[in-house]
Amino acid sequence: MTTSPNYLVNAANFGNLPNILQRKHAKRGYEFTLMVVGESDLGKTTLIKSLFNLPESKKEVPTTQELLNKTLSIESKSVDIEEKGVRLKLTIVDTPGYGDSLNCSDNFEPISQYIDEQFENFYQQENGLNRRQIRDSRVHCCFYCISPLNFGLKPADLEFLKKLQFKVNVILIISKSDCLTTKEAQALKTKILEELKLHKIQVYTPPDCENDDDDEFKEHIKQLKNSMPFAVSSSLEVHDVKGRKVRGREYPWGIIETENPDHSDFVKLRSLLISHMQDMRELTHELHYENYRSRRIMNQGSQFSQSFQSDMNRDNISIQSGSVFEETEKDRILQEKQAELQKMHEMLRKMQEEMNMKQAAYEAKENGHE
Ligand SMILES: Nc1nc2c(ncn2[C@@H]2O[C@H](COP(=O)(O)OP(=O)(O)O)[C@@H](O)[C@H]2O)c(=O)[nH]1
Ligand SMILES: [Mg+2]
Repeated sequence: MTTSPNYLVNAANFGNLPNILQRKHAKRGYEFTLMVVGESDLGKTTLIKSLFNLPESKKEVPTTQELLNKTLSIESKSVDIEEKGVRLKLTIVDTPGYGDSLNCSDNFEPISQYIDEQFENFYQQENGLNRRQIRDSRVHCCFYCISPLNFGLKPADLEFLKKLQFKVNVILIISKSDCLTTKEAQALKTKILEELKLHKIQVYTPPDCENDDDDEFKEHIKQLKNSMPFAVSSSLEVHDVKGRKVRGREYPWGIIETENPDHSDFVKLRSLLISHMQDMRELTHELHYENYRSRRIMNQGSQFSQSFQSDMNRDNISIQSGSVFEETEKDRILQEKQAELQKMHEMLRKMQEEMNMKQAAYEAKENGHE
């Protein structure tokens, strides 16, 4: 992994992007898509805006009728962030309304569909004529926000995460961590980690350090791993704390500073996101997109195979009433089709094996992190 020694000093801002991103990406710009999932009012918009220093905008309050008719809508917005000549095209995919409907499981389909649509879009471009300028709108990371008030993951979260883990790099976030005492936050983290383990759910974890990485970086990664799932608190308000202008939430007893590591894991989350953007992009391409691609080719294969099978059945019936010439010709066609079917089955078997191996390798890698 490419890191710069002064990365750790300044990990809190995007000024380090140029040090971290590879030169080739730096030139033509970098695309990264982040999806945020979680119930309404958990502070998702506030978190994203404070993470990327985006301007504040008015929150639209839905009417009662809108709330009653509410289905999950998915909104995506792109912003260009430029630091020291490096362009980052960041797309935020927000899922307002998640968890508002009575049946939360209804929410998985549109989210899963959105992720697949981006994979399909990439697949079409990859197989099209203009492969030099592929626009990558695949979802590289998903923040899955949970309420600080639930003790652990709800059954709907578990169901959702079980499926989501195979499509996207998931980062679990405990929102509004200022509602929890230090002890409560730690207990919630422990409970969530136990549940993830029990249900064999893999969330995104930074890869192990290389032997030649410096000690400071190794320590940084260790700290990040030990703090997961991140418990964050954020705010768009700026307050004066002993002459410093800080973002934070003001309470009668004091100010929770967004960027104070003693107050929340906000800085750790941002630092993970910046330092591991490239890793998440690679994992998206090599694991999640590959899974999609293999599934897609397999489906195509089985559709072909079904249509061959039905052709054969049709031909079989007509053979009984044909002339000798027709029968020989049909025998030949039958043999050809059978050979092709066999090839197709062989291809499907190989793909299935490949997919299983990839899945096993990924799980082994993830287990290695524990
Ligand atoms: N206590 C607390 N409130 C927060 C935090 N972040 C946002 N909020 C408040 O929660 C409400 C909903 O925030 P918003 O970002 O719109 O939530 P969203 O619906 O998940 O996008 C607003 O009143 C925010 O000021 C936080 O970290 N702690
Ligand atoms: Mg919002």
